[in-house]
Amino acid sequence: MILVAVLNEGPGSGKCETALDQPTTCVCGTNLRTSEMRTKAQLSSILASLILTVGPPLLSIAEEPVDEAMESSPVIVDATELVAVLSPTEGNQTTGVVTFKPADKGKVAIEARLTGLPPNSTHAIHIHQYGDLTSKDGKSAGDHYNPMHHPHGLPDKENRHAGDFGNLESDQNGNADFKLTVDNISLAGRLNPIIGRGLVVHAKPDDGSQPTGNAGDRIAVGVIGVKNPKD
Ligand SMILES: [Cu+2]
Ligand SMILES: [Zn+2]
Repeated sequence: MILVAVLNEGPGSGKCETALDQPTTCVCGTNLRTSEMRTKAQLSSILASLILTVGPPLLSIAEEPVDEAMESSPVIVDATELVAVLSPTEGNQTTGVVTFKPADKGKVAIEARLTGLPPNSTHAIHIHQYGDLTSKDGKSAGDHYNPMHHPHGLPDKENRHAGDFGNLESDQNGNADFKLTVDNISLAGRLNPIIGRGLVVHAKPDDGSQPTGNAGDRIAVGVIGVKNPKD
C-alpha cells in the first residue's frame, strides 16, 4: 500500500509557518524547521519524501469486498469524528469543511458547510476512492468509493456506491449547508471505512444516472482524516 500527503499552503500562509516554528516530526520521520521549508517550491520538493511505501499494512483500508476485509484487515485507527477540509481545484473558488460523526444505530451523520459556490445552484457531493489530491483537477481522487461493487445511485437508493451523498444546494450568496445521515459507511470500522478517502464536490448536479451521476468537473476536493476533538 502507498500513502500520499499533498502539502497545501493552508488557509492563511502565516498559520502554516507558525505551526512549523518548532521542529516538527513529519510522518516520514524527518525533522523540519520553518527555515528549511519557507517557500512553496521547497514544500513541493518535500512531497517526494512523504510518499511512503508501507508493508505489511498497518493501516489497512479495504479495497476488496467487505467480507474478505473482515477476515484480513486490522482496523487500528481510533477516531471519534472525521473531517475533510475542501480546497478548490484549479480555476475554482469553492472551499468548505465536511464532518462525519457517529449517529444512532451505527449510522454516520455528515455535515458540510461550503462557500464560494455559484449562487442558487446544485452540486453533487461524493466520497471518491483515493485521498490523493496530487492533480490540480481533482482527478487523482479516482472513481466513486465503491467497495461493495454496487451501481451508482442517489441516497434514496439502498444499493449505491458507499459515498453517494447526492446533492447540496447553494443559496444566493454561494454558501451551502448540507446534512445527511447514512447507514452504509463507517468512520474507520469494518463497513466501508471512509478514513483516508477523497471528498469531491462537482460542478453539476448528480442526476442518479450510471455510471457516476453525470456530475461534471470536480470543483473542490479534500481528504477525510481524523478530526481534532478540541475543535
Ligand atoms: Cu464525485
Ligand atoms: Zn457513485
